[in-house]
Amino acid sequence: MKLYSSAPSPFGRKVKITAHLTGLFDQIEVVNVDGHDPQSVVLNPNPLKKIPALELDSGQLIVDSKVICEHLIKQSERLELLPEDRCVELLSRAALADGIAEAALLMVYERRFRAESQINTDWLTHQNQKVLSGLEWFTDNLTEVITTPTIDQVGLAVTLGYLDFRFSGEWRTQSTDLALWLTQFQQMVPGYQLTDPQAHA
Ligand SMILES: N[C@@H](CCC(=O)N[C@@H](CS)C(=O)NCC(=O)O)C(=O)O
Repeated sequence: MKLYSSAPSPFGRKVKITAHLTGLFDQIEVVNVDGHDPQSVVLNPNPLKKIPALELDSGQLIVDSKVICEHLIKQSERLELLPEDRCVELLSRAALADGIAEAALLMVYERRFRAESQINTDWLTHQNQKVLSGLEWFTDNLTEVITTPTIDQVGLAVTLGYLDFRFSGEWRTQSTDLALWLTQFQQMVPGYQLTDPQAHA
């Protein structure tokens, strides 16, 4: 299988950690797609050119990190990552974690794709508010990582990692419980360290 992704992508990182947890990472060839390099973007079989995208050996294309993670979990039968009886609850939590990352990504793009004079600070505040309320929600609804993390926990960890990477970990001052949680996650899940964007950018 080929995984089209980049080191900084929180969604790609979620898939890579899931691949480590499910024991499938060795079967995956990671193709680096750098959004700044049109020659690598063109390699991505996703018609929307979003990453991550997974291409199976059969040629089938799987897009969106949630769908790819579910595929890896089912393929490996490591169903403890997404237990059937908690599926809706955990996918909702995972969607909230993704939503924080999406808001943070929009803030990065606002600065990246607009000239300084065109940057809309109201829009940045609007997105930042989503990040803050999302973090507050997870602080009030934290779940302990016991042996194997669940898919929403992987999503939360990569989202916090993205805030560390792109926003110098400013979230840590307000969200000390989440910072402690991330330290515990990191100790229990080696794939987190192995996919650190600061080490592999
Ligand atoms: N919902 C998607 C989000 C993917 C996404 O937005 N990826 C970003 C990189 S982190 C991307 O491809 N951006 C380039 C673009 O939107 O053209 C997922 O979970 O896979």
